[in-house]
Amino acid sequence: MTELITTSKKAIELEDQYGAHNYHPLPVVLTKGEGVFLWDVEGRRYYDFLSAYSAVNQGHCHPRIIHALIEQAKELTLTSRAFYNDKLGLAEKYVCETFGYQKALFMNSGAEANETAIKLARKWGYTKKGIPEYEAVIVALRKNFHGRTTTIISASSDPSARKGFGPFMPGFELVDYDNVPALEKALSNPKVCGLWIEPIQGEAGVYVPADGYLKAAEKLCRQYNVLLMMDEIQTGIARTGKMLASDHEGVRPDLLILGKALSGGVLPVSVVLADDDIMLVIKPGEHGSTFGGNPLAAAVCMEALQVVKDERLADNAERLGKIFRERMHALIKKTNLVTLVRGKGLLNAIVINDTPESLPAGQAGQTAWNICLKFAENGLLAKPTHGNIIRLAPPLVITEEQLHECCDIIEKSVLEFSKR
Ligand code: IF1
Repeated sequence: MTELITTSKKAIELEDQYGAHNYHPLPVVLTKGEGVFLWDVEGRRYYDFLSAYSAVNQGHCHPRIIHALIEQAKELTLTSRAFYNDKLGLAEKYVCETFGYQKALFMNSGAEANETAIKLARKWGYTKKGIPEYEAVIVALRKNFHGRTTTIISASSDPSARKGFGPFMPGFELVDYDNVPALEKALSNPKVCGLWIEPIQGEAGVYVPADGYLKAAEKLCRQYNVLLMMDEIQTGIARTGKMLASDHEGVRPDLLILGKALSGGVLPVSVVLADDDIMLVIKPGEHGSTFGGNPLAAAVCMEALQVVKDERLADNAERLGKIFRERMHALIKKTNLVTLVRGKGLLNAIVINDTPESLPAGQAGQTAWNICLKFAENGLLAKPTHGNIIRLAPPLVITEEQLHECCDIIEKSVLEFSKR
């Protein structure tokens, strides 16, 4: 008989004793999710304002996606790519037609999709751009987040992502985000094969670049024959109010990198999309993974994307995102604890005034964390990113009424905290 966890305390103790300490979660133990709601072991209900970092855009355990999972799981879950299966081709066609590309390469995690994009860009650089072998450079942006593998952190500017994990992969050059002249200087180097970029820097604190920056980046990539490698793992799949954040500026990446909500948070599915002249530089046997493109992921991915379209989640994110930021601007007028709100669609963040002079003694530095604890007390889950920034990103199925209720919780919590 498998042991059951009946208290949050027990769950936390088990993870502390038997689990790696590679996270510092909020002290909340979840046992059920449905739509915008999560329930903890003691039965308390919360609004989810993290959405598993934008992996459950369709809401927790969406019935149509779960149905697709169960039906396919009864038939066939995994064949490996040693053989064909009757779902992968359908999923490849589906995503190619949805996003307008000729080819798709399915992987599992977002990091794997980024690693795939790096291999494609480098091999394209050698075989198509004529870069001398093994001298290819990929330009990345400071404060990026693309995943946790040793190659990906080789391009990170974050000391905490890198410390203790060297030596690092060569071939990456960092440039300041949202700085077009600096970008042009870097891309003019003939050894550059790719520009690896997030349309909004999520982990950096939902940093939205100036209007026109992405379009300028695309133009520079065309001018200097550099592949635009767009990491839409967090910003894609309707999160920012369009199917892709790139769509706000009419930008078409050469390599489109997707993950997270591609499966509605049901299982790990990621994909890289490109046209033939790029995708076909990788030959049979040069890349893949055991679970990459498995029939279960294929079936789930198609239904997860169809839900986004049928329920018009991008439009909902666009409309409710505007209302959310209006509510946060009204809150900023009532307290000096929140200094800024920024975001696009339903990917937003508030910046907490974490300076010692604005807070009672001993509170500085912990404020965003303590505010998130207060949110949890009041029935809403969110978590700080980089100290004083709180990302606020509900599932895109949230209703206007629920959004206002959540804004009330956020306002009540912040004002309660401000009185301390
Ligand atoms: C963690 C951050 C968010 C991503 C972008 C690739 C990946 C991610 C733009 C890699 C993953 C997740 C990872 C998760 C927390 C979360 C995160 F805080 F780490 F940075 F969302 F901002 N590109 N982001 O956001 O995809 O391999 O995880 O499937 O590692 O703690 P993955």
